[in-house]
Amino acid sequence: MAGTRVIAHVDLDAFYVSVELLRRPQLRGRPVVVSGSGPRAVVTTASYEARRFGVGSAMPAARARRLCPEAVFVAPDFNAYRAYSRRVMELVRAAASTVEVAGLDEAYLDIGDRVAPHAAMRRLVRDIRGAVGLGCSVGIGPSKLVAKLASDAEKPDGFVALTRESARERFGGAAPVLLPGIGPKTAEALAAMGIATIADLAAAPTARLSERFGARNGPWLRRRACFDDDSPLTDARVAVSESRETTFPHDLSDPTELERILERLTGELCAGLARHRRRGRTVAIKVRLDDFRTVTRARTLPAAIGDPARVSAVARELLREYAPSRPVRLLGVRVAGFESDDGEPVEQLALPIA
Ligand code: TTP
Ligand code: MG
Repeated sequence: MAGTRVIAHVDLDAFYVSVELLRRPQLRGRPVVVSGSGPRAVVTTASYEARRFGVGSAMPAARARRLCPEAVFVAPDFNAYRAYSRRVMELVRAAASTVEVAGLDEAYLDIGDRVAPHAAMRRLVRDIRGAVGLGCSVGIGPSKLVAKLASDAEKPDGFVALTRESARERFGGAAPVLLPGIGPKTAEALAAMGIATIADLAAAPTARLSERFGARNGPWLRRRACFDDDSPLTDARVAVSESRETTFPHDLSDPTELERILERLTGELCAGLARHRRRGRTVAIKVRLDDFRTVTRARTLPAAIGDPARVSAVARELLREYAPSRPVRLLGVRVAGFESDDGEPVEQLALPIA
């Protein structure tokens, strides 16, 4: 049996609305709906306050207005959502070595190689809130399927970790349509067979399901209901650098404290490098000041390094040379310019730190 994976799913809460609220804080706490205008407009998303009135994604805007006449309607601004998404995904990519960005507001992270995966995800949540201002929910499980359902289970600000067995218990009584990949048509066909819940589906004889849905889809449906999922993270980009960064709960000025945190980040980074058997010739630090100016300082060495003592020494030197003039809100460290074990460059470009 392959080792148990640890997969996290991160999904921003009420994404489009949350971006709009950053620009219009006076609307916070009110029912807010992002939708186009015109007679055929549909709701893209609604704030949790508006959802209480039954307003939801993909509903005609006219119906949303009837359900919640006091809601504030805002036109979508996709450029803004893309820009916010990029900022969030940059943090997500820095939190794990394998990441699948599954949409503008969601990503899967393989965190099985992190020493303390839950703590790392708590930090990521805090960093996304601190640096970008958006809230998200996190689900953790042995598969993408479990992680996805877990992230959705206690929105907003959810943080739910489940094993396969606890997922079966928790969602067994829910309708099969809850499972990603099972649409309303399939759910209807299942209902017609007397299969009303995920637990029913998990207990259904495979032969019966195959007869109705085919030799491939029948067993697949049952596996979904058993939370059996070994699908890999896809679209993982070839790594050209690895980094770790963190946003502080309070801005920091004390150089000793900053160096201590830099050392911790470097330790985590080097542990990741060692697991992936990577070394790099470029070490960089990233410092964001309290006025949001972001500065990077990089040094390229004659030979690739990856051990914590040497990477730390370079990172510390860079920080001392830069000597932040203002309180610091974010600190990061990166190693780039990877070389394989035989000394061949993995990637010709020396990537600037993000
Ligand atoms: P979701 O993650 O499904 O929804 P959400 O982020 O608004 O709310 P939550 O995750 O807290 O339940 O989708 C992300 C964004 O995608 C959403 O903000 C708007 C857009 N979207 C649409 O435009 N149409 C849709 O039907 C859905 C579901 C989402
Ligand atoms: Mg979302």
